Amino acid sequence: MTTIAPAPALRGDYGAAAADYTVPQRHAGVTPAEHATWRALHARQSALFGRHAARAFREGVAALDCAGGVPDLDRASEALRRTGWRLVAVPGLIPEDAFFAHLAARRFPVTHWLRRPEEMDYLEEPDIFHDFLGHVPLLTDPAFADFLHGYGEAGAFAQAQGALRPLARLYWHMVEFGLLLEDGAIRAYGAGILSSATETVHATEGPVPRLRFDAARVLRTEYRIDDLQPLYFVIEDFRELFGLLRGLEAALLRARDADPIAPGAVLAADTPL
Ligand code: HBI
Ligand code: FE
Repeated sequence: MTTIAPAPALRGDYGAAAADYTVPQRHAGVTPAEHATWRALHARQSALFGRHAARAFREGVAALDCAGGVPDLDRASEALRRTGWRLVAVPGLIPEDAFFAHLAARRFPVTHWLRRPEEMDYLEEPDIFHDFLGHVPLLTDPAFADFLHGYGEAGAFAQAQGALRPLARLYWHMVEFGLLLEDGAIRAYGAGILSSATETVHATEGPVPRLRFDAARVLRTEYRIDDLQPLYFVIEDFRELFGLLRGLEAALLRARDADPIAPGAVLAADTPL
């Protein structure tokens, strides 16, 4: 498979990366100012988790115990022993094939750099705060951890069959922006939601469509990356995600050959919650 070099516009130092795009984290080099930015981001988001985050996510945040400063990825991997995952540092977004290969080996790529204080509210690329506090807590949940492993394994098939787009949509809608119906309330578990103060409230309480998860619908649904999401999909249990892996290859081919559904469109066949 061809490995496309990341676009030059990306911020990280890809020149220093190994063939699998990993870099040393150099945690000792994190400055006091960066630790302070992390503490401010962590405090702001944690204040929202009680009301807006799924229980498994909150439990993962507690297990990671990283309110005090930028986490050491090797040390944090200790909290993931139960689900067999470990964390590797990368310069930022990496090509699909490298990304899937890491997930298929239960390695989660975490960007090593942290946003600047003036980027507290928005930055265009994922940084360590998004990747770590957004994605890592659910790697402590066995059902979600198994799903993400199986998702990674589907990458090679999708790449070979020209079906990367539907697979990326699944990641976007269900890993970055997924909602969970828990004890009758809408809770967030998606990393893109829970690493953003505005999106955390918008996704769970804002005037925006929330549709019952349907794998075929999600695999066809396009998305925009630079704004609050115009709609969300809701599952009732992380095992629903694991369950979709069974027929995923056939579903990817069908979605590859189907017309995409526009971002934010609500269809007659949808089940709004
Ligand atoms: N690289 N580091 C990193 N993190 C991601 O979340 C990521 C990526 N590369 C590709 C990618 N995500 C998306 O294309 C997924 O849909 C695969
Ligand atoms: Fe992400």
